[in-house]
Amino acid sequence: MDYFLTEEQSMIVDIARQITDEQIIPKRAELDEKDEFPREILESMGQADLFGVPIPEEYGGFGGGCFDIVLALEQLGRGCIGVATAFAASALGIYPIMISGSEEMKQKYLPSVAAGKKFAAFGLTEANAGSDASGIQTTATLDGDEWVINGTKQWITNGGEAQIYTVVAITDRSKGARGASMFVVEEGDPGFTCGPKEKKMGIRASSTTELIFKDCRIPKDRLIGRLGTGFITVMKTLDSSRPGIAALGLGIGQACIDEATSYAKQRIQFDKPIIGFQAIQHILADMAIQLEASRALVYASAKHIDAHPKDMSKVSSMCKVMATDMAMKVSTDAVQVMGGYGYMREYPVEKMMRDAKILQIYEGTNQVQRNVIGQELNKEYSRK
Ligand code: COS
Repeated sequence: MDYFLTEEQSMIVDIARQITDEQIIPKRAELDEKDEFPREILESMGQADLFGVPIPEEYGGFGGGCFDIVLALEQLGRGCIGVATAFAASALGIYPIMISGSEEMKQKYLPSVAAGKKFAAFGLTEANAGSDASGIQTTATLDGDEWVINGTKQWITNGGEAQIYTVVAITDRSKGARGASMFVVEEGDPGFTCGPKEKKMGIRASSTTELIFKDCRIPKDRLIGRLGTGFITVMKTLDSSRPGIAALGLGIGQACIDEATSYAKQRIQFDKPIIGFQAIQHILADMAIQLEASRALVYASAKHIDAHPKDMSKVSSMCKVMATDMAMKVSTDAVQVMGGYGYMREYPVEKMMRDAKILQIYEGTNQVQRNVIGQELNKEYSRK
């Protein structure tokens, strides 16, 4: 379907498509097999200015909005969710600075990320604080002119590979969600280390580690925004980033339809290509319907979010749920259409199915998204 993209939006799609086709697709199986971080590919993305898409022009970026980043991520996701996650996590890591950081902080950190010279990461989740994000235990205490951070973050994408980490910590436990604050921690700060790389089911090209803070000392001015606004910044960050996860779901959906349809056209059983059987046609038809419906919602949501609406949380969660549940369903169906071959590593759909699963889990499980949507509906209908 034609979404009548502007010249600039078509250019973003073309750049991301070219990197996906020429660099990501040929290497994705090897990166997955070896658990290898795609540094070279990310550097190419930096040279092609893709990291600058969501960053304002005054800090060296393209000044794009939610729809622009969605378009880029959809293409990258078509190639490999592991590579695309490493890219997306860098954007996630700088959203808190873009949303709540001071002018000095933006000038200090955004240009190098826009140029792809530095990567960022976002440190929220802990062993006992996943869906219950305000249950974090990591603390930050002011000591003279320095913050002292103690605690451990878990499952942090780009851990050990990023140079800039935006981290949430409790600064006043008595204030609940209003007692959390966000900080920038840099690679090499004293008392800050990353754990070993986790072994994952999918997105194996991306790095996932713990962030370990043992009396980690950082300058006072690394506080992002005002004291006690950390949880709000986290929620606003996730509202901004979740459509990007939805876009990765679109990428998987498209890739699975491409693979399964091409396969069904050349696979001969009972003396004819299996695409000639209605049983296969119906599976492919449902895959196509679900993908196009998801794409329409994700694009509409991203455009809506670019107008800075009040109901951003609901829209962001709705498109995340729909497109990532679609990716899981469609990738499972692609494996089914391709039968035994689909289950083998020789074909890419088994990896797409493994990769799709994380989309329903990270940046807020799809159950949490439904809670957010339900709560927003409750508020809307209380006002009517
Ligand atoms: N934008 C701005 N402010 C928000 C907000 C949003 N989207 N969502 C909540 N807030 C504010 C609330 O208004 C409230 O402020 P007050 O203290 O002034 O009342 C505060 O934040 C706490 O909100 P709430 O009570 O709704 O928080 P909960 O602890 O109940 O948590 C959920 C709500 C479950 C939605 C939240 O914890 C969440 O999103 N969890 C999933 C986290 C996640 O995505 N983790 C994945 C890892 S990150 S890659």
